[in-house]
Amino acid sequence: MPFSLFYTPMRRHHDHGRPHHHPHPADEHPDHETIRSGGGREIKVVRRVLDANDRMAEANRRLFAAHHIFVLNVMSSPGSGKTTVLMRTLEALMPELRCAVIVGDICSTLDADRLSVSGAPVVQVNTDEFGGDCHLAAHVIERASAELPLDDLDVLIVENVGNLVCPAEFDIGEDRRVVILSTTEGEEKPIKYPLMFRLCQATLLNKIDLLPYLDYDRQLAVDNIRQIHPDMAIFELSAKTGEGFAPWLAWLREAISAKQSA
Ligand SMILES: Nc1nc2c(ncn2[C@@H]2O[C@H](COP(=O)(O)OP(=O)(O)OP(=O)(O)O)[C@@H](O)[C@H]2O)c(=O)[nH]1
Ligand SMILES: [Mg+2]
Repeated sequence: MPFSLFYTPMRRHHDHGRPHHHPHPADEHPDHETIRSGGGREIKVVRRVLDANDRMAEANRRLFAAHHIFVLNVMSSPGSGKTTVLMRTLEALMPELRCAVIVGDICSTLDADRLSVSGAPVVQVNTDEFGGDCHLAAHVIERASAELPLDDLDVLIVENVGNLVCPAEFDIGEDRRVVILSTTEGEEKPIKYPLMFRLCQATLLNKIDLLPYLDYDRQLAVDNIRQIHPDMAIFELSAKTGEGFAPWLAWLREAISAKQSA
């Protein structure tokens, strides 16, 4: 029987002294800078939000290191195949490796339901309760982790909210970042959303089973990724058929072992 936990920050009481609403950047950092635009409008400079996130991400990194847990952050546009890739990935890694998942969506527990089939504990974070955030921030990961049996885990996989922009900006304390780009999205996305491709260590080019039906230039997609990130590990695969999964799983297992033997 799959075990799953559904976590919604607004429904919890105060966690670790933090308020349970998603704080406005100005609440969290009363010393924010305020400048006036030419038209006289106030612009709040929220740079410190990212600084605070970085500090929380480092605390997460220390927490996960203390428990010898490898953390993978999986990001992509909505519908590129994060959940489907992860279902197959969990099937391959478990039970040798004890895995858990934190999955972020604006609404619903649909992905948690699908991922729970693996038998891994799953924590669903619904961001609509705190402003509909398009990413998971480090403090959200810390709170969601408190729901997991950290002493009994080897791997924590985070399926981030479907978005190619915001999740790239928020370090969550992960060991590896992976972006999924599916064949139906077009080859130019790495050029249009470069930060995501610059910061990830691997790209999964998913849905290659659809290539016969698409006007898609796989070499151009690879060239565009390499233009942004020359050393990027690139895996062409299909989460539907399982084609191409072996090299991806080998890369992931190697990264996990490196962490475990560190
Ligand atoms: N043909 C084909 N379809 C796929 C593949 N991977 C995923 N899909 C389909 O693509 C759709 C979206 O897949 P999901 O795994 O839900 O995508 P996601 O990135 O998790 O989506 P969000 O969580 O909403 O951002 C589903 O209908 C999947 O069955 C693939 O390799 N080939
Ligand atoms: Mg999903």
